[in-house]
Amino acid sequence: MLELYHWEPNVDSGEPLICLKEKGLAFQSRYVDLLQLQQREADFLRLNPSGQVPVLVHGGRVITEAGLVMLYLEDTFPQRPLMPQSLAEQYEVHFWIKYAEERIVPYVTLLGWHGITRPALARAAIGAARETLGRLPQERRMLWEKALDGACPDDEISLAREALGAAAHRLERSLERARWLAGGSYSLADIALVLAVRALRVVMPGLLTAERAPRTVDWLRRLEERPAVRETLALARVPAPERVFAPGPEPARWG
Ligand SMILES: N[C@@H](CCC(=O)N[C@@H](CS)C(=O)NCC(=O)O)C(=O)O
Repeated sequence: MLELYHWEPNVDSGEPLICLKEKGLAFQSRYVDLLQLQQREADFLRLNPSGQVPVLVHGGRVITEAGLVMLYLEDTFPQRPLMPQSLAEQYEVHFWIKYAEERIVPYVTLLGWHGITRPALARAAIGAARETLGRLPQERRMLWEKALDGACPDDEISLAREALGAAAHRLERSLERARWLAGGSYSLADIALVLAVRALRVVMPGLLTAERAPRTVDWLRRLEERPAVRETLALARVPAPERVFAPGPEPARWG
């Protein structure tokens, strides 16, 4: 049996959801409400001590990390392949999964959390989040402490905006060369980015307009028309999943 622990169909949770839908795999959806702190409940922390989604459970095996969950699904269920045949295109898939994880998702969630979700949190919710911080490993606790403080230093915001501007440029250049991110066919690379790019449009409106990024706008439209993406978005419990954010992965500091 496949079980997927996930939140709203946005950045990280959405990737394995779309993948499961594309492959037509039956799975048990386990919704974890991050803003209600369900990721800090003992049962969930036993699965993933860092208190993060998504988590796939397959036959008792626990698989974490959105990109790795997708690669696991691809290898385990090769029907309806989402990995291109050529090694060069496979490299592109791996490149975009890593690029999304390191250069897009951390910055989108930072801007979304500080710009939209954190300012709307009630004082009681902030207090409850602080009270349960002790259940987390130190690295995650420190990230959450900073996130709950509210104010984000201007230089972190401008770094995030700069990184996302560069990512938007890279995406557009890549789609000038090929119809899909890894080449001629739709793949895990597109799945790794689609929901992060929907959120990017929210946190930096004006960046991905038809004038500035026509290929990206067309790519997004084609993706949003896919039944698997539509079915994934239909799982949302909030009206606009691309507008809710939780602290995500920390931007890389070294290397
Ligand atoms: N590197 C992880 C990052 C996962 C992650 O940061 N998930 C966020 C949601 S986008 C989360 O669970 N945040 C809740 C929390 O830290 O309490 C992955 O790719 O799966």
